[in-house]
Formats: sequence, C-alpha cells, structure tokens
Amino acid sequence: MTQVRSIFLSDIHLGTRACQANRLLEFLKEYSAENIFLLGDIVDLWAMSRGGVHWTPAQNTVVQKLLRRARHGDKIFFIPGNHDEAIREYVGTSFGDVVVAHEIIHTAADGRRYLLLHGDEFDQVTRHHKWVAILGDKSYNMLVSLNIYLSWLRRTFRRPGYWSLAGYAKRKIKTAINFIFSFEDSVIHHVRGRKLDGAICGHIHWPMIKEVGGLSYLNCGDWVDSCTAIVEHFDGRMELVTWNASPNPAVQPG
Ligand SMILES: [Mn+2]
Repeated sequence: MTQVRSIFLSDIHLGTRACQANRLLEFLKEYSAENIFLLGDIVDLWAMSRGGVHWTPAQNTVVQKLLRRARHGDKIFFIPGNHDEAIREYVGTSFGDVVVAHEIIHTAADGRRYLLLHGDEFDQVTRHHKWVAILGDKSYNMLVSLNIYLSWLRRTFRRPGYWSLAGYAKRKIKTAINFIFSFEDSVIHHVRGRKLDGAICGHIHWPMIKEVGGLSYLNCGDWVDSCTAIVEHFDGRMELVTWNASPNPAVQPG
C-alpha cells in the first residue's frame, strides 16, 4: 500500500452506469491517506432523480470503504458539486464522521495553501458538459477514419463536394478546449484574488496539474472516463495518479 498525506477525488458519479466503481476500489486498495477530500459529484443525485438509478454492489462498497476509513480516524471531507447539490443544505455539518463544506483551504505539507472546491461556479458555458469528456482523442481519430470512408462513399456514388466530418469534430473540440481554458483561467484568477497558492477542483472531467504564473491549478479528473485522482505526498508534492489497472479485475477469492 502507498501511504500519502492526502487524496483528492471528484466526479465519481455513483448511482450511474458510467461510474467506474471497481477501478476506484482498486485505487483505494493501493492508496491510504490521512486526509481524503471528496470534491463534488460523488453521488449523482441529479441523474438518479431523473429515474436512472444504477446502484451496484461495487458502488455500495465504495461508500462503505470510505465510511469505514472515516470511523478509523482518517479525516474525510465532502464538498458537494452540482450533481449532488442537494447535499449543499448540509454544509457546515457532518454526517457520520464526514465533514460537509462548501469549500476548504488546505495547507499542504510544504506550506502552500490550496483552495479546494468542486468548480461548477466557474463553468460559464453549461452544466451539461459531458461532451467535453466524450470528445477526446480517440473519438477524433475514429471520426477521421469515418470521414475517409464517407469520402470514398461520396466518390463511389459520384456525390459532388466534400463534407468533412473531422472538420466538424475539430470545431467541436476547439469549443471544448476553449471551454476548458476559460474554466482554468477563471479558477486561477479567483485563487490569485484570494492570495492563495493554488486550487484543487473537479467538475470538467479534465485531469490536470499545471503552474500558471506561480499558481497551481489541479483538477482531479473523474471516475467515469479518465479514472484519475490527485495525491499529496508527505513533502507536499502533488501527483496526478491515473489508475490504469484492469477495468474488469479478477474475481475476488472466496
Ligand atoms: Mn460537476
């Protein structure tokens, strides 16, 4: 097991079919921490309230493992996001041993002060942002191949003109990238205004660690698509962990 000072997780989306609970369980088996920060969209109450409840035993185990860690003295903090905003009513209280807060200022082991938040207040475009995660490299490459096939079809059937599907996708991706950049800029701008050293957030499902003008921007990513977490080592160093282990782990013994 790898011991770290803190684990930062966001956008787990428990309660949906897309949630990669098994992979998260593998990650939690490997990493233990003094502090666990859950940075929003942990339980997707929004999707569940629309009739799409998909609650698996693995998702149940995620909740149980986290609660057990809280009982055994790990400090667990929960910052609700927009998909679990119903829990924002409980900000300032705690359920079980889990403290609920709207935002937290975390002092890392190296003294740097980070604002922890979900981040949806900096999403100036839309709350329905799933396309950001969908339009990754893989789908772009797929569209390029599809476009080659479509052009061949058009030539074969002597259709005039050339409609570039990849061009369409490229415009969409450009919109997505602009969205990500403006989100990151807004978060950094806010952090600078509050004289902090950085921010750790989630929401846009786009894992990242970067430095901008001496300030740190860290995004946990998600457990739907990227399967990533941020961990803080005992010297305060922040690391983005991508969990690449098998999505279908071997059957548990016994
Ligand atoms: Mn969100």
